[in-house]
Amino acid sequence: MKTILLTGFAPFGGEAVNPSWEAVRSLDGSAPAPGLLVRARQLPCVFGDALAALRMAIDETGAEIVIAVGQAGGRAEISVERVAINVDDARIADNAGRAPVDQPVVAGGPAAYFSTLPIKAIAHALREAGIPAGVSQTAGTYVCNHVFYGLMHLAATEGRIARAGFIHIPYLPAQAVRHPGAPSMAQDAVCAGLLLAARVAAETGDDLRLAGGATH
Ligand code: PCA
Repeated sequence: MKTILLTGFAPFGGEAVNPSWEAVRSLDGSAPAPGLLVRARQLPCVFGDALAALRMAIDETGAEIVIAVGQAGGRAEISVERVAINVDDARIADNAGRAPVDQPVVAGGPAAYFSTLPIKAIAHALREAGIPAGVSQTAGTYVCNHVFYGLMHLAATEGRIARAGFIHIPYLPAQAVRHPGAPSMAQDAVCAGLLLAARVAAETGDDLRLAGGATH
């Protein structure tokens, strides 16, 4: 049995819910494919503490594949992140009032890590299933990128995680009504997309060679 850990975040920035936690918690215990078990954990939206919680979740679950998930309000599709960068630069304070500016996530760490998920294959599979998805070239510089970078650093330095990466998801429709004009995605679609992403991450060897770049 292979365990895949999906993490979601606590609500932040004045939102009542975080769609990442709403989605992953409903997937806890599910089996996206035979021999594959999903475990879900919540991370606080707090620099530092989120990485401590992530490490504990990895230890507890013994997960070999880790996909961290977060809310990206304003995005219209499920975004499979390509790269984590070694910088914390908070435009708003986190849930503990911390707002680091231009601090490294890991002092002395490399400038960036690439996701080791098959990002093109995941985006392709989701689209084929009728779920809007794409590759994203930046996970920002807030707590999500912080967790993404910390996760990839752990995977690179400790060797017990086979594959890891980050997926951003849009607002839920109930959140978008408070942000007129903002796109949203129904929870069922998000859940189906994350389960499919988990399966593709477990079953794909080399990533697909499909264009997924951006011109700006
Ligand atoms: N989204 C934020 C932090 C937590 C979350 O769900 C981000 O994109 O950094």
